[in-house]
Amino acid sequence: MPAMRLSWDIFCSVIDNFGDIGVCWRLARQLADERAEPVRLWVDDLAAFAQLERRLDATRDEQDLDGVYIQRWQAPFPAVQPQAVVIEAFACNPPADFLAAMAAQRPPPVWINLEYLSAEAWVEGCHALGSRHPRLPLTHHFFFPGFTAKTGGLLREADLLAARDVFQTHQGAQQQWLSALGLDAQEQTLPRVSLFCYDNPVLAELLAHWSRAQPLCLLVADGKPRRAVAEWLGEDFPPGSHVQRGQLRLIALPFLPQSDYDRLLWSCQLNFVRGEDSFVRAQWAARPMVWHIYPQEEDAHLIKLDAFLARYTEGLSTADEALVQGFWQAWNRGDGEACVRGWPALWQAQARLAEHARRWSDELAQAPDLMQALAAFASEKRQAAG
Ligand code: TRH
Repeated sequence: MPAMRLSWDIFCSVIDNFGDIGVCWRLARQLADERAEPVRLWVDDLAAFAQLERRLDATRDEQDLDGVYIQRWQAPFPAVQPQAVVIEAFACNPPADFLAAMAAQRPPPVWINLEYLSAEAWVEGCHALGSRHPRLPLTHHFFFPGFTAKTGGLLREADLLAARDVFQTHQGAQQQWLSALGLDAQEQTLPRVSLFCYDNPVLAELLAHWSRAQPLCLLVADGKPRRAVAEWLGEDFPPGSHVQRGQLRLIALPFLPQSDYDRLLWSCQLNFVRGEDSFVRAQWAARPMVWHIYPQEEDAHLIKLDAFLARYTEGLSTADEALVQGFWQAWNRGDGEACVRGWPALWQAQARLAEHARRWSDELAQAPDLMQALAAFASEKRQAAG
């Protein structure tokens, strides 16, 4: 049977940070690029979006970028025909008028709530379940990204891993990119770590430790990490700054375009990442990583952290598993002393952890990516609806 041609509405409400728009923009572009189907992306905060995507004009209500039609999501909501598939990201509630327009269509659009990523076991049981709207003749489907075949998988562009491999095996490409980022020849010889995290009380202790340990170049992401490093330094640390503290070379990065952020992850020996999207990109980078999970009330995030660690550390030796578990737990639970104690062994285990990260990435890449899984799911529902 020929692949069904679809069209897409994606709704994105920017709650805080960059995860919501980061995921939606990545998905929208992949749909437009790889399926060449109409994609309309509704975003309520174009200013936040513009930080992530420099080509976006935040003053315009409508614009085309990379084959995606971007529209400001604002009241009053315009009268438009819904597309064949409607994705609301992270339960962001499309407007009532739009839902009414969906209900009036025959067949109605396939309505999908794209959920947050979690490695917890219950996700498999809830993935793809439907729920009837209390009033309208519409079914809402819960679509869970995840790490197993019984979930929706992870976002992964078709050419991503090949591009990563070319970059990681070509010294010249890396040097050129690092030079463009502002690293001089001497800085490029240092071991590199990237830092993207939330406010973390442990960071100051770790920075102090790094300044006393072996030479290291820390590439500090813009926003919270850069401000935290400035505080530790006790001086301004604007993007583009290069500062030396003992053994530690600190470089303040500007907010990078998403594709450059990938290259940053590919070029570092270890990456500190956070939230959802950078966390996934670090896994595709196939390098050792440390995850700062998005903190939730009543420490609900620690259950998710444990669930991911249980999957991720499978196949490591007992000693390496303890290193990874120990450091990640300390980083997320604010135990500075354990972080400082754990760092030397974690750093020394780099080669083994890199092999493990590569295996993990290879295994994840066996499953269909999230965009393909969404398209297959939506096609099936459309076909069933006639
Ligand atoms: O910004 P985040 O903390 O987003 C979070 C999480 O998604 C969390 O689950 C959610 O509840 C909350 O938002 C609302 O971290 P995340 O998910 O890694 O998103 C960051 C995005 O920014 C990601 O797409 C990578 C991108 N990025 C760049 O493009 N350039 C950069 O320089 C940096 C540092 C990040």
